[in-house]
Amino acid sequence: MPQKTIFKKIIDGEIPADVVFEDDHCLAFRDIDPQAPTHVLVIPKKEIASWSDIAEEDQKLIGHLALVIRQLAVDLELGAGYRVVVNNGQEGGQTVDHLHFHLLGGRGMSWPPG
Ligand code: DGP
Repeated sequence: MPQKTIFKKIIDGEIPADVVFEDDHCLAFRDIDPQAPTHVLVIPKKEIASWSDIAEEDQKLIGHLALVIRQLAVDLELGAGYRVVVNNGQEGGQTVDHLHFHLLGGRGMSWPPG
C-alpha cells in the first residue's frame, strides 16, 4: 500500500482540520498556510492524485466539486470575487498528491500568478 497523503489522513479523521463543508463526495477545510484572508481547500474523498489523473468516470464528481466551490464562495461571503486554483505537478507547484482546489478570497488578486 502506498503511504497515505496528508489529505487522506484528514478525510479519515486521523489528523484534525478546520472543516467548513463535508458531504459524501468531498471535504472542504481551511488551508494550514493561508495565502488570503479566506483560503479553503476542496478535495474529493476519492483518492485522485492530481488534475492529470482525473478519469472519464470522474466527470460527475468534478462537476459536483465545481458546484460545491461555487456555493462555498457564497457561504464564505466572497461575493466581491475570488480565485479557484489547481496546482498540477511539480512545475505547477503541487506539494500534496491528492487532487485539491484552492478557493482564495478576501483580498484583491494580482495577475500573473507567481
Ligand atoms: P499545493 O501546493 O497546491 O499542493 O497545496 C497544498 C496545500 O495544502 C498548501 O497550501 C498547504 C496545505 N496543507 C498542507 N498540509 C496541510 C495540513 O496538514 N492541513 C491543512 N489544513 N492544510 C495543509
